[in-house]
Amino acid sequence: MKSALITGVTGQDGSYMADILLEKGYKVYGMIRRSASPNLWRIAHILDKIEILYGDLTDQSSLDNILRKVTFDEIYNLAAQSFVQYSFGAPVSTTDITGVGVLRLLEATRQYAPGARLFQASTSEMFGKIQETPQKETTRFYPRSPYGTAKAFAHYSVVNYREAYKLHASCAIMFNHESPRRGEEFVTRKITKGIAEFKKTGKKLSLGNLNASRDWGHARDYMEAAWLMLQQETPDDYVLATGETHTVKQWLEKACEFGGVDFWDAYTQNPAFERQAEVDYLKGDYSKAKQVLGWEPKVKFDELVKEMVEADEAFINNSLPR
Ligand code: NAP
Ligand code: G4F
Repeated sequence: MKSALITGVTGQDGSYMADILLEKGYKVYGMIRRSASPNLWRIAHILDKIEILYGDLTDQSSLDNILRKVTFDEIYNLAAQSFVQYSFGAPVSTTDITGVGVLRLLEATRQYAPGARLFQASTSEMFGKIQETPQKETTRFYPRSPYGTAKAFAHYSVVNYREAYKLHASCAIMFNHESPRRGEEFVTRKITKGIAEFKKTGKKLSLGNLNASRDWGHARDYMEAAWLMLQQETPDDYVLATGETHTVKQWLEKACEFGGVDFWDAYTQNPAFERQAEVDYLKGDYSKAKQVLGWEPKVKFDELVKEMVEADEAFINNSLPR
């Protein structure tokens, strides 16, 4: 039986990765950090099937101990401070977790688990102020936030450890991916949850820049690609995207349509949600992943919005657990 460690198992992607690996018959270990309140709703349905290990990307000894104690075939690093807006207000801790945290994990892997295959969650935020369209593996990075710069550091650290120490380490440059398990502060989920609340209470959504464009896919599709990447003989980096882009306004309009709400009624514009430096336009080219991994995203824009609108309607009306 193969064994895998998932960091960030309490997050959106980590929870889907755990589902996928359990379905494939893996022994799954999920790393979590201590929290004052329970934060396990995304993995509540599988808590009896996975083993929890305590660790923190900011603490080298916790990572060393985990990799010394258990032998893993695969390590999926999905942990990060992942909210771009927050990173402007907390640049140092974001860099410590999202950037240097990856270096700590690489060091622990190099020393205690050099045979394990490692996946790193890189991001289209590294393209930032885009240098070409669509963005692919060779497009020059131009990050626009402390989160983006930390991820670029982590990305190059993984490439360096692959080349210097022959680790089987691969990065997916993932464009935005969403689901009903998405954190509530990200714009897609903020909108779908906000529409359900608006219908119930009349409280309007408060939003920032509606003109930014994102290439939105489904989180589960991207985690299936993550697994495929670690099954390759040769480690490498891949763009994971849908190849389509939509504005935030288009997401809002589509969500209003599925929610049965008038677009002009549902929101107000609030400069407080605008970024110090914005990433205006993202559109990925996933042809390398398609050619080498045989991967293609299954869920399209309309289907994704609909799934999230319906899930939040059920959530707000208390028929879904959180
Ligand atoms: P998420 O929902 O925010 O989950 C982040 C996870 O990281 C949570 O489990 C969180 O634990 C954990 N974490 C945070 N700080 C930690 C620390 N110091 N030590 C250990 N764990 C820590 O993010 P996601 O959307 O699933 O994204 C997964 C990964 O993909 C992240 O690295 C993200 O940056 C990257 N990514 C995401 C997207 C996207 O569109 N979703 C696109 C590109 C790349 P708590 O529950 O305790 O906070
Ligand atoms: O949903 P967002 O906060 O996601 P963002 O910044 O694109 O980052 C996400 O995707 C990255 C991949 O490209 C990941 F690496 C990262 O971890 C995260 O998962 O914002 C999307 C867009 C931005 O242009 C933002 O300015 O929506 C715009 N926006 C407009 N109003 C808003 C709001 N964003 C948020 N969060 N809240 C608003 O009220």
